[in-house]
Amino acid sequence: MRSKVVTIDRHIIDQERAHPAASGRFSALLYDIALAAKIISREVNMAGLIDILGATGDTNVQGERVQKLDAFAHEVIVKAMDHAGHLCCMASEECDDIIPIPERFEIGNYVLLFDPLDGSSNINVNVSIGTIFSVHQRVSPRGTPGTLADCLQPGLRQVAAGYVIYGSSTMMVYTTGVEGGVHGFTLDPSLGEFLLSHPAIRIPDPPARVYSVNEAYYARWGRGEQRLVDRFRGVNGEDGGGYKSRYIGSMVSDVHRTLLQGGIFMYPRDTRAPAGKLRILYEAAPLALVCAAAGGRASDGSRDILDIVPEGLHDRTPLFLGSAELVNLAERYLRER
Ligand code: P6P
Repeated sequence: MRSKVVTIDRHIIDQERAHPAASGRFSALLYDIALAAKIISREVNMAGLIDILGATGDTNVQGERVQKLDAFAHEVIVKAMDHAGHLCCMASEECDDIIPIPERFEIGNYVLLFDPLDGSSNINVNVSIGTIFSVHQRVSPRGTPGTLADCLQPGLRQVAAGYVIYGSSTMMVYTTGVEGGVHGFTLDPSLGEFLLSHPAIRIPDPPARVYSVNEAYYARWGRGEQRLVDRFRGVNGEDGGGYKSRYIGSMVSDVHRTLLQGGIFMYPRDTRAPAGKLRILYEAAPLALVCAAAGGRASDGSRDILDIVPEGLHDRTPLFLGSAELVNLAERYLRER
């Protein structure tokens, strides 16, 4: 039996008490995200058993085929979050535009940005997938419908960010800012509770020699990216070789491993994706805050991800995320070209 059992709700309350300025609204918002995660987890874990595998036949704003579970997860989050009075608007990777709060509901002061089910192309082969979320305080006048400006804020202004990974177990990992640290909660299905299993996560230092990138795109990268990966491959005998390559192709899984074991996760720009593939608002910025709160870093190759002010809801970025030492090394190689 663990020394003490801490549910995510208890943890959120304790964090609120530790921050007198924190409002109960913020805590309630986090509860509701955890509730949505439990509902999605239940369906994801039954995906093979009921008819929600496969695609809906639609394509989303990214031009990607929408999986039935994508659409389900999107709906669960919208319906769990739209009526409690926390939010002035939402934005989802699955939607072209911002999602307003229905007029019949109270308008709140937070903004929720989310990728309902990242890595969904892996659903049918039972590879871990995840939900990614980002919370900002609104910048537009209180009491009015949320606006695009409320969504297009730099990652350093996030008041909370995290992810849920639906794998061998379902875990919710979140931070309320660099000072608050990063904490991981594992869902106990028999209780229907997220229990604190990974308090105060810190990226291991010195960094693990693990790099994570889709090397099939090597020929499409710039010279700096190629030389960086050559170093990780031990091509010139630097670092005494000895890096391992680990790439799952489901970002939440690759980032979760990087957070717990150390190393670097990369999705560089390439000739087919000159701005990179990963989205700033729904993927890079929230995971960058989690990484920074665990003592790591995230960069687009020259700037810190958290400093980037997105111009559009679906802007993309190259991403180098993980142990600060390795992200700094990546920036050095990209500067040298
Ligand atoms: P590639 C999944 O579709 C995703 O958005 C991320 O979860 C993942 O890291 C990336 O794309 C994988 O992309 O080009 O390696 O298949």
